[in-house]
Amino acid sequence: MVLDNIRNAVSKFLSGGGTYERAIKEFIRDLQRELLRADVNVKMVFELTRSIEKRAREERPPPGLSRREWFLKIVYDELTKLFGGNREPQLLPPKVPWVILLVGVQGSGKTTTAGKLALYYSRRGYKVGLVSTDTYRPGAYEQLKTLAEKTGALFYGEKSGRPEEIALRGVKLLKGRGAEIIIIDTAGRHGYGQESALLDEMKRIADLVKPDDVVLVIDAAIGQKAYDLAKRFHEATPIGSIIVTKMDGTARGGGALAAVAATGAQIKFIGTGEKIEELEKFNPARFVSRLLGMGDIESLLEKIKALENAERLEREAEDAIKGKVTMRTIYHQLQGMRKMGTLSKILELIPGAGFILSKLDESKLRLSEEKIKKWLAIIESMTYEELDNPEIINRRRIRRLALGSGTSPEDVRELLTYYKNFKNLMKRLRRDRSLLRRLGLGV
Ligand SMILES: Nc1nc2c(ncn2[C@@H]2O[C@H](COP(=O)(O)OP(=O)(O)OP(=O)(O)O)[C@@H](O)[C@H]2O)c(=O)[nH]1
Ligand SMILES: [Mg+2]
Repeated sequence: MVLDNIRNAVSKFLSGGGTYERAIKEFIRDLQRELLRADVNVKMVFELTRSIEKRAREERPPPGLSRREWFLKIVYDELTKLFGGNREPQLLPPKVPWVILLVGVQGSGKTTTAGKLALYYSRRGYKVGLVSTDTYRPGAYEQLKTLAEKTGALFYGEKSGRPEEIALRGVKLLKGRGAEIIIIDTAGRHGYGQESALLDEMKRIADLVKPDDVVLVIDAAIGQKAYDLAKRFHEATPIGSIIVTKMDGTARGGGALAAVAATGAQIKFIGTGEKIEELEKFNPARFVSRLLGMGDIESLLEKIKALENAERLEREAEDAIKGKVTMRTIYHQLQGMRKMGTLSKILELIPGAGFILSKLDESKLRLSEEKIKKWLAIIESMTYEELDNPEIINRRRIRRLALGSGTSPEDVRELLTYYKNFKNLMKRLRRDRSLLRRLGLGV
């Protein structure tokens, strides 16, 4: 696949000796070389590496992470941005029937992709229909018909006539036969650089058929030239999305993906082979994980998440001890308990709290999953006022909260008692801590 050598640069960077500064320099040089080789636009490459270097200079790694690990996280962030950011494409249709119009220059992979999409959607339980409007290329009709048979899709096509009228007839007929997703394959008699002819044809069919989604199919081999095509397409159709094909067959795929992302258009799928199963949903973050070496980057991201969680809980526990206890505190605590087990696990994070914990009855701190769920629902029904100042919750409010959360007034009262006990516990903790400090047992 494309950009294969980035992974080697990563392992060299993580395991290599030498100073941190040298290692960074070397890694960035490797990264630039790889991106340029993949036909990513030169300006984009330099902007990318400049922001990586800037962040590496200015940001400090959070406690628990080495400088090299943190650097890799920065590379991961910036590369993900380069390939489209953290957008999850919507792949399943929001309604049916759903009509997809496939356009693209000659040989870009439209017909193959129509078959791949038919398989993708029928595997997810949709009844798919394929419509052939390509009257120019001999064999185009049969090519799509065969794909329809292979994937169990319905088929409609005509061997001569006006494409937009064939498309309209096909959509109507297949809808009548119960097709939920209809994919229209078009002719690609436009050569490279013939974007205007391509866009004209797209407009003519779109005006008549009014598809729900227009998908531009781009061959990855065009590399950064994908920018102009994707940009004009994106401007011409507000409902457009993009599929980049032949990612397996070229070194330039990285350039094509980055170029498309730079236009703001969204890539939904990538084609990774001639076979009908070789279609992958495109997710920039996952794509970059693979480039950097799945194992390395995933365990690193997990580690960062765990550190952030621990830090937040610790901060809140500290706040609680200082006396800031509201229903919001309880809410986060309950959520934390779901993840970490018991309250004592959370308290263990606070320096010095372990001493006091040893004096508590652990069984009183254990809550059943069912209770946690009920209490979370009750807290979610509270007004801001009630969250910040639970003392105002009277009988009338208790009834309302029980009703709003599908629980009973006893449940609400039990939660309020828990809140009061927790608040008192924190008060005691505070007293004990200052007592310990005064006795010179500083915690
Ligand atoms: N390696 C590889 N080959 C692909 C991929 N997608 C399509 N192809 C090949 O590209 C060639 C052209 O594919 P088609 O689907 O016929 O392209 P088209 O856009 O319909 O072509 P026209 O109808 O002539 O415009 C075929 O040989 C396909 O097998 C892919 O993801 N990877
Ligand atoms: Mg075709």
